[in-house]
Amino acid sequence: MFENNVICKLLNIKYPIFQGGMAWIGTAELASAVSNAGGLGLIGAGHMPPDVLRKEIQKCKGWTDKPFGVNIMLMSPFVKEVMQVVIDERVKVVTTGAGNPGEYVPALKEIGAKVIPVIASVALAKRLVKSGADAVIAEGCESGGHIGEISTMPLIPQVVDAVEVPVIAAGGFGDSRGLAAAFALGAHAIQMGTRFVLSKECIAHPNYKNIVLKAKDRSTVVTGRTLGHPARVIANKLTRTYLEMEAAGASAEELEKLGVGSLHKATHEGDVENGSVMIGQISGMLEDIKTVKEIIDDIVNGLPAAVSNLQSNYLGDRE
Ligand code: TUI
Repeated sequence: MFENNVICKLLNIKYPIFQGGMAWIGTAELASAVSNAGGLGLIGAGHMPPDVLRKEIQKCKGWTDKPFGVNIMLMSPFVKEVMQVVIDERVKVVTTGAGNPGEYVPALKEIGAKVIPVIASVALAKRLVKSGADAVIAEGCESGGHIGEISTMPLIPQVVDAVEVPVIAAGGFGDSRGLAAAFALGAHAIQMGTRFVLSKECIAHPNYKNIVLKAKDRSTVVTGRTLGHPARVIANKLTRTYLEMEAAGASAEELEKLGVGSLHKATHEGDVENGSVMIGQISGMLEDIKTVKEIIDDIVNGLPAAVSNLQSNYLGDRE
């Protein structure tokens, strides 16, 4: 169905569906499953030390012969070393988040990697395309984790109009209707994080998956606005303390101390009250844990009905 889709052709993948590169839970298990199911799996490097990332990449190479990528979180203390690992291991696709990867683009392109930064504004999209980005992932603030300020609906068409490279839409996608909407806005693919958390292959603690299953439309909040590092997470005991301290004018050091280790506490120890559950607003709609293949097949197979529904909604239902 997608033989001529520019992203599928650029990356040699079957379906225009990326998995968000989530820290701690975007492991080789999830990334290889997404790639084996025809999407683009991504190992989320997060704060991973370089030797750990190298092992994840090698595991992923053993579990899939399809293209997969690594997402590099630019705020990581190991960013230079993990870039080198990605270069040594000849990773085919590199996505980046939480910053400007401009200085690393030439070295990545030299090994033939496709470089696809996550951006949350038109200005950065333009700058990175000038630096050589092959495509951009435009991520609206509906996403979980570290976010920008603009929501998906206005961000995608503005980025599509501003750059010549293909755009992958992220933030709030989880079903066939979302994929159809992304195409309607001018994007050529979608990226999903939260939807893949609710997969059998995702290694997140069962408590983490359960709180995502229970989430409603208004279950997430944004912390860290005053620090200039907004992050969307599920509201819990940690966020209540955090937001109270933030409102009372707590210092960056005090707030950062609350955050240290909090993601791992939720994803691996299952403490979803005192840990940080980085999840997007689409969680309110997600009600089942499926295999990665079922998630992807259901979205792809539902696309024709979503498109035909789109037409009947403006043409009127015809007999
Ligand atoms: O990166 C993400 N989401 C993330 S990363 C993460 S791990 C983390 N750990 C501790 C503290 C903070 C994060 C959890 N979730 N999404 C991609 C993304 N990138 N969203 C927004 C941006 C972004 C923001 C600013 C990209 C570029 C940017 O540029 C700033 C500049 O230099 O102009």
